[in-house]
Amino acid sequence: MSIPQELVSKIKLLAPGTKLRKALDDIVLANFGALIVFIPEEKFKENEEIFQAGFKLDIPFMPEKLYELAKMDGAILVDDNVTKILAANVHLVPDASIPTSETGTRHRTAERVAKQIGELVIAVSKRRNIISLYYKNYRYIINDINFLITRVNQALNTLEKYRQNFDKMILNLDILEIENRVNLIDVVEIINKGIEILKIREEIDPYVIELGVEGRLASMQLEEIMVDIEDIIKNLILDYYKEDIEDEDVVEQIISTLKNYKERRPISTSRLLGYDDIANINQLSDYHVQSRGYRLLRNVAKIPMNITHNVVKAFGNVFSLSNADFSALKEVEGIGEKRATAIIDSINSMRNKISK
Ligand code: 3AT
Ligand code: 3AT
Ligand code: MN
Repeated sequence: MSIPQELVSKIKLLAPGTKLRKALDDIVLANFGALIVFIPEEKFKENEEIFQAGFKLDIPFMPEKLYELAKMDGAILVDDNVTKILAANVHLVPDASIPTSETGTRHRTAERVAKQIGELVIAVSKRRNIISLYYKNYRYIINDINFLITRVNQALNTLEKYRQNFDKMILNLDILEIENRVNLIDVVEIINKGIEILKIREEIDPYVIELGVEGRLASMQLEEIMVDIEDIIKNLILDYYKEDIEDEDVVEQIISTLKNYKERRPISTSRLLGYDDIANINQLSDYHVQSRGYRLLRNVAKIPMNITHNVVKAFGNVFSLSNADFSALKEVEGIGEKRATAIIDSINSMRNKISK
C-alpha cells in the first residue's frame, strides 16, 4: 500500500504535534463529532450554493476555538492553510448525484463535498470516535497512534535484519569481485534483497508521516538503516548490466520495474539485467560475470560519477582495476594523487577482508 503524495501532504496537516490534531483529539475525547472543510477563502465565497446558512467568522485558527465551535451543529470552514476559521454552523449542500459509499449524513456530505470542490474535508464521527479524511476522490481513516507505533516498530525490526543480511551479502561480493569469482546468481540475489528493503520502506513511510512528532525517532532510525542502499543498488546495476550503460534513467527504470513485481525471482531479475539467454536457476549459478567497478569506485572510494565513467572505460572491470598501479590510475582524466590513493586503499581494504 503506497499513498499518493498529494494525499500524504494532507495527512501531514493533522499529524500529531499539529494544532489541528490537538483540536481533533479533544473533539474525539469529548464525544462531539465534527465536519470541517478546508478551503481557500475565495473559493468559499464563490460557492454559495454549497455553503448555506451558518455564520461567517474571520478569526485566527486556534484549537480551543475549533473545539468550542464543534459543539454546534453543521460544518466548520477553515482556510486551506489552517490559519483562519472562516465560518461555522454551515449547512453543506453538495451535488446529491455525486456517488458516496458512506452511510451517515455527516460522512456522506463530507465525501461529496471533497469530490465536488477538490479540497480537504474532515469528519469526526460522534458515534464511532474516528477521524476520516476526504480529499478529492481519496478517503483515508486516521490510524490510532498505538497501532501506528506498533506497525512502524515491526517494520523497523524487519528492515534492520534485512539490512544486516544485505551488508553481509555485499561483504561476500567484495571478496568474490577481487578473486574474480562472481556468478550472476550472487548479483541477482543482492539486488532483489535491496529492492525488498526499498519496498518495505515505502510501505511504512506514510505511517511514519502520520505519526508526526511521535514518529521522529522512528524516522531517524529509518534513515540510518537505509543509508546508501539506493546508491549501492544503482551501482550494482551499472556494474553488472549485460551491456555498458551510463544512462541513469535506464537504471531507474529497472529499479521501478523490480519494485512493481509482486515477488522477485532470480530469473526475471537476470532478464531485466539483459541476460535473456538464461532459462533456469542452475545456469545463473555458474554464469561468470565481472563488475565494471562502479560500486567500488563510487560507494567505497567516493569518486564522482563523471570521473568514475572514465576509470571504467580505462580498465573495463574490477579485476583489472584491482591490479592497476598508481601511475596507470593517474593517467585517467580526473584522477590525481588523492583519488588514485583512495582507489588503491579501497582495493586493499577489500583484499584485507579476504585474509580475515
Ligand atoms: P445521531 O445520534 O448520530 O443520530 P447526532 O446527534 O449525531 O445524531 P443531530 O441530532 O444533530 O446529530 O442530527 C440528526 C440528523 O439531522 C443528522 C442529519 O441528517 C440532520 N442534520 C442535523 N443538522 C443538520 C445540518 N446542519 N444540515 C443538514 N442536516 C442536518
Ligand atoms: P456520526 O458518525 O454519527 O457522527 P454520521 O455520518 O452518522 O455521523 P449523522 O447523520 O449522524 O452523520 O449527522 C451528524 C451530524 O453531522 C449532524 C450535523 O451536525 C452534521 N451534518 C450532517 N449533515 C450535514 C450537512 N449536510 N451539513 C452540515 N452538517 C451536517
Ligand atoms: Mn449518526
